[in-house]
Amino acid sequence: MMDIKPPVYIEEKLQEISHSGRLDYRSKALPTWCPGCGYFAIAEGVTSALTGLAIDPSQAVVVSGIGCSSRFPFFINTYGFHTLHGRSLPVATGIKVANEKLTVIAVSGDGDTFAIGGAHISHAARRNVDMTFILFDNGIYGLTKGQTSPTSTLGFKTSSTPYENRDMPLNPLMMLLSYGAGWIGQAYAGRQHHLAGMIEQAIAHSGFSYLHVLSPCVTFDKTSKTYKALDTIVRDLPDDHDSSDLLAAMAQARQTDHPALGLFFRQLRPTLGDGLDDIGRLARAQAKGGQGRPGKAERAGTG
Ligand SMILES: Cc1ncc(C[n+]2csc(CCOP(=O)(O)OP(=O)(O)O)c2C)c(N)n1
Ligand code: SF4
Ligand SMILES: [Mg+2]
Repeated sequence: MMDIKPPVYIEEKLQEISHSGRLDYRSKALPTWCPGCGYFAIAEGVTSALTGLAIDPSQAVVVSGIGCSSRFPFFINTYGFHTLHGRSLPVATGIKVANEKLTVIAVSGDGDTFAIGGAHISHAARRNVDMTFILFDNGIYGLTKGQTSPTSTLGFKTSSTPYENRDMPLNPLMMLLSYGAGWIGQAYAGRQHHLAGMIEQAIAHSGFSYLHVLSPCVTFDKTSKTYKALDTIVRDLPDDHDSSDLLAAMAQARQTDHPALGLFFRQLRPTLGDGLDDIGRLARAQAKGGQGRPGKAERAGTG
C-alpha cells in the first residue's frame, strides 16, 4: 500500500504562530514585495528578533529611506518613519537622542545608503549612535526597475549598464570597520534562521550595530546576486575567528568572492547618548557652581 503523508494542518500552524507572539509585530498591511524577494526573510527575522527580545512594539521605531527595502516600516507593527531618500540615519539619530529608551532600527537599501545617502553612515558609526542598522543589499536599485547601485558586481548588465558595469563595487564591511562601528555582521536572506539570530544579536548590542544582509532581487537580477549564485559562494566565518580583532575582521571582509556570514567585529565603547549625558552633567555642575552659561562674547570666541 502507498504511504499516505499526514496532511498539513494550516489552522494548527497558524495557531502555533499566533501563540508565539510573533504576529504582534506584523502590521495588518501585507508586504508589497515581489514573491521570492529576499526582504521577506528580513521582515521575518526582525519580527522573530523583537519577539525573542520581548521588546514592546510601542517602544520600538523602524526608520527607512526610499526604495523597495524602505517600504519596511509599513509591514512592522512598531512606530515607523518612512523618511526621504538616503536620510534614514539622521532621522533615526534624532529619534534616539530625543528618547533614549526606544529601540531604534534603521533599514535601508544599497542605493539609499551608499549612493544618495552616502555621507551619513560614517558619522552614525563613529558617533556610536545606539541603534541597529540593517542594510538590505541586493546590488541593484529595485524600486526604480533595476539600475546599478554602488554594490553592483563588475560586469553586471542592467538597464543603466547595457554594456556591463565597469565601476568597482564598494566594500561596505571594510567601510564600516574603518568608520569605527562597534558591531558588524553579515547574513544572507537564503539562511533565515541564521539571519534572525544575527538581527537579535545586533539589536541587543549597546551602540551602533551594522548588519549587512545579502538579499536577491528576483525580478531585476537574473544573473548576479541570485539565490543560486549566492548559495554557492557564501560561507560561515571560520570557527576560530576572533571578533575582537579588527585586522582579522578586515581580512575576512576583503574576501568578497566568498562572503562570510556571522559576526565580524564587536567592541563596546561609550555611545552618543553616554556622551550627551556626560555633557549634561558637566553643564549642570558648572551652572550650580555659579559659573552659569558662558556669555555671548565667550561663545562667539571674542570674549
Ligand atoms: C531624491 C530622489 N532621487 C532619486 C529617487 C529615485 N529612487 C527611488 S528608490 C531609488 C534607489 C533604490 O535603491 P536601493 O536603495 O538599493 O533600494 P531597493 O529598491 O533596491 O531596495 C532611487 C534612485 C528618489 N525617489 N528621490
Ligand atoms: S523589485 Fe526586487 S527588490 Fe523590489 S520587491 Fe521586487 S524582488 Fe524585491
Ligand atoms: Mg538595492
